[in-house]
Amino acid sequence: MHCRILGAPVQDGAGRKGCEMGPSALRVAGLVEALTDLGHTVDDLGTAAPAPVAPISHPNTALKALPEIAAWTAALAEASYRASDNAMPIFLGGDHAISAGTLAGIARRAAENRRPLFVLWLDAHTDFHTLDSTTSGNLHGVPLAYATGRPGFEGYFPPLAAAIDPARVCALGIRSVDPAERIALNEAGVTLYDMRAIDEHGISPLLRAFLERVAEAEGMLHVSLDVDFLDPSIAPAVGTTVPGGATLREAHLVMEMLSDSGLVTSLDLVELNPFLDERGRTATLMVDLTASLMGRRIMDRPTRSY
Ligand code: 6HN
Ligand code: MN
Ligand code: MN
Ligand code: MN
Repeated sequence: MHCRILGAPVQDGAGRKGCEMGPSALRVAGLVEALTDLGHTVDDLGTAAPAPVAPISHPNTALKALPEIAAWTAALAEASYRASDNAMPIFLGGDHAISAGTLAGIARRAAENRRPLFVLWLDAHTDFHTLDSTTSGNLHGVPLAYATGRPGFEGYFPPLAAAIDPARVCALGIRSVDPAERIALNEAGVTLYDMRAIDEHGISPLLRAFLERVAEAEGMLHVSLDVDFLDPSIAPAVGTTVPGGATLREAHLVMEMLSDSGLVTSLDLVELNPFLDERGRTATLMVDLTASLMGRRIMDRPTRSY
């Protein structure tokens, strides 16, 4: 596969500073080498920059860094659209606000390719707040609502070339949902597998059902991997730890199944805060998971066809 790597050092969307260092840490942890070792060609596009920041005011006074995140969203929507031209883009966050931009650009690409876009959201959180409903004001809590065309972003975030159908979104690993998000998620028809569903059924049948839908529809599949999908005991480098996350093996199984499916067309690696890491272990784990997603396996086995 031909991969394009783009650093998006955004930290203003999170409550704690440090995600700005995420792209560097992922590179230092050997991301490019891991992909090259698997036989992929890698084009490192370097580091994105935000569009010019213009002052914006909004009635929700809790909002933090709205002009900055709007500027990043505009730049990343354009950059991700271009990076997804005949290649697999891997976006290095940066906090999860980068996905407002990456999803917008990928959705535009999918619309142009006349293919339905599916999204696998691997996260403790659903990031389904609107600019009006967020109470923390941290804009890493809104990207999925924006990209699926929830109202309230008009005039603040850039207009979407194409909105993602929320019925094509699967959120997996969820264990922290705010009340306003809960209502909106039900309305929108997002498929949501929380940690209880994973505990009851195991992660594999849940993911398989979703992948079968993607294959059936001949869809594109964007994967957005938030560090806090993982249990904090294995991935401490994140500002929003929530106990009871995916285990090392659950996470690798997800990546291995995604690899077998051959369906993934773009990837976000987000929320890594290297300032909170322990000797690079979280950065290294994120690289190892990416390698599993891109074809690293313990033993050879036949590719599953859906
Ligand atoms: N993330 N729902 C919380 C908030 O502040 O809106 C947490 C958001 C977490 C963001 O997972 O990228
Ligand atoms: Mn998130
Ligand atoms: Mn999260
Ligand atoms: Mn578990």
